[in-house]
This record gives sequence, C-alpha cells and structure tokens, in this order.
Amino acid sequence: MSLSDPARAVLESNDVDGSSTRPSPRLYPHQWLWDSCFIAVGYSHFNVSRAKREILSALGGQWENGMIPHIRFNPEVRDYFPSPGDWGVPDGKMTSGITQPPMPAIAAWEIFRRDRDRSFLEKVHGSLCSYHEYLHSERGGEVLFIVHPWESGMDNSPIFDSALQRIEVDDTLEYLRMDRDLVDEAQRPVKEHYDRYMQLLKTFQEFEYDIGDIRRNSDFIFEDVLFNSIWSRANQDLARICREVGEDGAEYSEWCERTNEEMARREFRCYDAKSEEYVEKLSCAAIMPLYADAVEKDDLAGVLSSIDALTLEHPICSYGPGQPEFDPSCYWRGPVWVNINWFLIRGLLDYGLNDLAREITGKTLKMIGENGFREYYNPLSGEGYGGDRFSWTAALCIDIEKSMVNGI
Ligand code: 9WN
Repeated sequence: MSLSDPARAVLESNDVDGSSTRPSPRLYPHQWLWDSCFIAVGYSHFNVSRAKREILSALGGQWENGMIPHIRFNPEVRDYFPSPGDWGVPDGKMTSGITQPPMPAIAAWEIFRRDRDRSFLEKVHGSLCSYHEYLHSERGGEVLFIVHPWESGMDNSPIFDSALQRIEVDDTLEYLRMDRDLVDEAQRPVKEHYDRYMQLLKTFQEFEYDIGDIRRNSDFIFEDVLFNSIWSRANQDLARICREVGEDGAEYSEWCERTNEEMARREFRCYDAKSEEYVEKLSCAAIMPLYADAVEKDDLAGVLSSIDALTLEHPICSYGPGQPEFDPSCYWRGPVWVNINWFLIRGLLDYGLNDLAREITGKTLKMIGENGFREYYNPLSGEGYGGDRFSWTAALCIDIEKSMVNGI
C-alpha cells in the first residue's frame, strides 16, 4: 500500500496558515528552517504552489544581514521553550538567533525541477544569494563554523559532547523545559546538555548577536561535516538557480569546489575549532559528503565502510554503534532519522550505487509503514520515538516513494 496518501494527510494536518507547517503538532509548534525545506520537497510532488509558500514563509524570517533563522515563531503559540524572550534577538524579531543547515536553495531547486517556473526562482533568488553571502563572509568561507549544536540539526549528537563540556554554566541559569512533559525523558537531551544550550543563548545576547565577537569569545565553535556538505550542495543548486534567472553563478560553484576540497583534505572529519582538534567519532555526518559530491569515485571505500558501520537492522544510525555513547533510543545518539536516510539515498543514486540505494529505500519505507510517521526510530527494533505525525518524515517519505516508483 502506498504511504504517500497518509503522508500527505500528515502534512496537511500540520499546516498552520496555508504557508507554514509545524514539524510536529505539540512538540514543535513553530516553523523550523530545514524542516520547512524537507516539507516543501514533499509538497512539490502534489501541491507545488503550497511548496513555494512554505519556502517563502521560511525566507520571510530573514534578518537584514542575510541570516535565515532556524525558528520563526508563531505569535499565537506561547507554550514552547525556548521562547522569543529567551533568545532576546535584536529589534524584538519573532525568530531564534541562529540558523540551521542551509537547505533553502536545495529546496527551491527541487521545486523548480517539478514545474520549471522561473518566476518562483526570480522571487527567491535575491534572498538565497544574501543568505549564502552571509554564510560565506561571516561563518568562515570555505568550511563554515556553527555556534550552537542546534545549528547542525543534530542537537545532542555525541560529536558535540567534549566541545559542550567546556562551557561553564552560570548558577543563575533558570529555565523550564516542556519537551519532557511530551516525550519520554530518556529519549531527549539530558539536563547537562540543555544547561549548555541555554548558556550559549546567554552568550549570544551578551555579544548582541555579533558573530565576530561570538567567534572570538564563545566556547562552542564547531565545523560540522553535515552542515558543510549541505552548504556545498546548496552552492551547486544556487549556481543552477542563478543560471536559470540569467545571472552568473560561477562564484557559488567555486565555493562548492573549495568546501569539497577542504572537507576531503580533512578526511571528512568534524573539527572543534576552539580546541583545534578533529573529532574522531563516527556519526551520520560521515555519509554526507556523498550528498555533496565531495568524494572521488576512487575513494568511495571510506564512506562505504562508514555506511556499513552505521547499519543495524534498520539503517542508518545517527551515531555509530559500538562507541560508548551509542544509545538506540536517545535522539541523535543512535536512532534512525528519515532525513538522513534521504540524504544517503540521494547521495548513493548520484554515485550510481543503485543497489544500496534501493535496499535503503525499501527498508526506510518498511520502517515507516510499520511504525508510523515518527520523529526518529530505534535502529534495532524500528520502534518510533519523539514527535508523532512528524512532518519531515511524511514529506520525505513521499519523495522516497516517488524515486522508488521512478525505478531505482
Ligand atoms: C531545537 C524541529 C527540530 C529539528 C531539529 C531537531 C529538533 C529542536 C529541539 O527539532 O531540534 O531546534 O527542540 O530539540 O533536533 O533537527 O529541526 O523538528
């Protein structure tokens, strides 16, 4: 039975106002940046104008300096933590003060592939360029740094543990989490992590969101391979968008090349830019260079062995089994996430590794079919966890099912 119909119903039921979507009805009641990009990819298959509105709404939160925030708050919802007040961003904007993996150009290109509507690209092109200019000039150029684990989207991945440990937490730090009332505590980040997430928000406010000051003073400055692989791919897509609207996108292609070269030179390892140490832990970030087209065809052995090491009954783990921090039920410390499987399937197809792509596609759809549109899943049992009726799981399920039908 096709999963696309129930998936579509999930997306429609999480619709807020015809132009933005909650990632999950109760746990995440606002609009998140990379979630909306995945959601738009799903919508592009059955309601392309709704897909466009989702992206335009996410871009609507863009700051004057080009940064696109990771959350756009719905002013009518008051019971989510951290609230706009906790972020204290300049000019009282109703957004968070950090970004997320730079997916908008990728989503815009996916939408364009469905209906070839250049006027949509013309509408988003300026905003996408200023976002990329911001990332390039403010976040390090070749390989970008992130200033909070939330920017990676893989919040409590063990790859961030030692960087987070450096952060000293004020005695005065007080906050009230709500996620633990909605989801089993054991499946969410622990208090030690939350304290540090919140301490970072205090640091940002202390430096009035000036990224130069934050770079010099904050204890968390991290160069993540997932974020950078998406950055690279987004530059390829932005170059294509530029060409479609009659502009020269060569600069973005160059940025993509340079990021790929530098990631390869670092053997695709994440880098703690504060302690100046490579992170040797195996996480799902290791598969992302395939999506960025950053791996030479002759050098595929390394990434294929990472895929193998991340594969249990239900591929693929967000963190490698066998390492001490692995936990099959805790968020980004082991569970399967459908967006990561989607990146992997796309990357494998780009490299012509169709058999493996087909295998992972089949297993992903089976897992969703048996366990519902959940936020994340146990890689051993397939049990679903976290938010229910999770939007990006539904959206990407539609896209994955389509690619299956189209014959991989
Ligand atoms: C913080 C919305 C977001 C995703 C992230 C995921 C989780 C938020 C949280 O939910 O992060 O941004 O409260 O934990 O880790 O990838 O975008 O679905």
